Amino acid sequence: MDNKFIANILREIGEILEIQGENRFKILSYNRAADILENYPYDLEEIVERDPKLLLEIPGIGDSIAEKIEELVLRGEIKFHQQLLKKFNHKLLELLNIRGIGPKKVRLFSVQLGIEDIEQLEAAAKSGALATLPKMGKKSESEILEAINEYKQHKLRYLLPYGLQTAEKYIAYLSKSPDIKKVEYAGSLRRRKETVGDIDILTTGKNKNKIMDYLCSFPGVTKVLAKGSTKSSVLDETGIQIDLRIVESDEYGSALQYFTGCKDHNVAMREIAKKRGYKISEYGVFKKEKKVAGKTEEEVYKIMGYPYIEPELRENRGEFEAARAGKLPKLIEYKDLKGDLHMHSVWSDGSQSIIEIVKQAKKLGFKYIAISDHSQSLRVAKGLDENSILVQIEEIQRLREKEKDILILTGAEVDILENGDLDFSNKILSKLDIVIGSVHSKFRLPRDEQTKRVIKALNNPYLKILGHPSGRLLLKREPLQLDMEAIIKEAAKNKKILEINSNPQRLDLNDYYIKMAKDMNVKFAINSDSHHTDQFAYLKFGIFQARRGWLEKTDVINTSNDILKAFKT
Ligand code: DGT
Ligand code: CA
Ligand code: CA
Ligand code: ZN
Repeated sequence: MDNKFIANILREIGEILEIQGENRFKILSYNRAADILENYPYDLEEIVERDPKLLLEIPGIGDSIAEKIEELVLRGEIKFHQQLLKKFNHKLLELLNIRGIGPKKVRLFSVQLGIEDIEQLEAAAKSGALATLPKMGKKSESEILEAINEYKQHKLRYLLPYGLQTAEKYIAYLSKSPDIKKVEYAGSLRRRKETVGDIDILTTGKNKNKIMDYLCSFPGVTKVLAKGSTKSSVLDETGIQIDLRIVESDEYGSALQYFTGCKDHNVAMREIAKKRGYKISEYGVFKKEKKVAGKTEEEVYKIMGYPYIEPELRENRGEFEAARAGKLPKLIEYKDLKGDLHMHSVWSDGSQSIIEIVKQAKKLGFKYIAISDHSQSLRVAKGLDENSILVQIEEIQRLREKEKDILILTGAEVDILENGDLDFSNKILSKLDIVIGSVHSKFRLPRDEQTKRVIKALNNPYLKILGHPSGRLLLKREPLQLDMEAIIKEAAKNKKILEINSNPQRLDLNDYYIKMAKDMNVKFAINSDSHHTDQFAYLKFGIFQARRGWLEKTDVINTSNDILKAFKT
């Protein structure tokens, strides 16, 4: 049970209480506890095991919440939470996933209009009933309708790490079966798409029925959707569907190629086969009736006259043309990364001190890091003013003197304000090694204004990196309305670096625009944007995204051994 899990349950209690219109202070105490614990650097489970009384030493945690945490850790659930849930219509909680809707609105809708679920909310928005409620209007009604559409589109997909974790659980289990010889996942997961719809697993093995029985008896399986001798589908406890196929070993390569997709890549492949007088399917490559390839993927591509094409490139975005011209990229790999240029410490909303961060970065072998805490907007909330960055710079410089194995850069992630200015004065910016500019507010400006805003920021001489350029939150918030092509052109002109933010919920810039920017010679930084050193692990997903955008080592600035020199070129 990790801290995030505990925080989520406390948050849910707060949400239910708020929807029920309970005491404001009680609600606040749950919300505050959830905020604090979510990023709390020490393991709560361990604290409880050592001595539950220690919970009271966490600032913001009182008796009542401490008891709940203890109960959750020791018993696996909180009685109060279970009682609340029992009396509560859980479909109301789902409404909270819709952008712009919090507990207050849910309460308003349910009390005033008797709304119980998303369908009823949608109907109320379409009928105009929402607009008549207090503090609502035509505009907020249409925004809610738009947000419902967004949510419905995204609902049935899963973030990549979630899909990956689930797939690995099944692969580990299946590998233990004596009947299974090979097992591997295909589909969008293998192409490292940022969200996946389901998990496609391929196996070879003799005793097919036994393999299917074995799959269906996995403890994580909550429902068997279909069970056949070559294909079965089950639902995992996470809600994700798993499709398992058993193929012959001499068709494994063809099946892997086919089920990795994407579909458009396969369609193009079939055309190529036809031109060469072959027929291609998941069973193999055939000349007349004779099978000529199928055992490995390499063999399948080779007989078509192509080199091996990496799964991340198989999106039918020019990979065949590039291969014919001998111009397939040599894709960047995790080991090429030499440092990380975006992370937060306790100076803003991170949960660790700079010293702790440096220690972990060294352990991971980073050659450099940039501490890039937020600008004024977030410091003010902590009672710090603009000049606090100067104190922070001194702290970093002192540490830099001491640390010989790692270069610690002074940096900041500075808000791009509504008018395109940055949230620190140029005088301050000039003292930093690295300035990342990001949009963190006014997400819904019209396209023209939003584009102008970012372009103006790209003309600030101190801005080096444009952080999470589109502002999207996968499955949650649409990207900003931006003319991204114009922004990429401006970045190319002004020699600004675009970030690939590795947070799996962002993966921003996206693959399509990464490739566009690469074609305009723009350079990239693959950053973790970590708020805790555990999140350095996000970098792996940034690498996946970079590979989907065709990037090579030389396209990415933080593959350089000498980052200060790289900044100058
Ligand atoms: P997903 O699951 O929505 O994230 O995306 P995929 O790409 O994993 O799609 P899925 O699970 O429907 O199918 C897996 C692969 O099987 C897909 O990438 C390509 C192949 N495939 C599925 N349907 C067709 C089809 O109708 N034609 C061709 N050529 N290939 C298909
Ligand atoms: Ca799939
Ligand atoms: Ca599938
Ligand atoms: Zn940010």
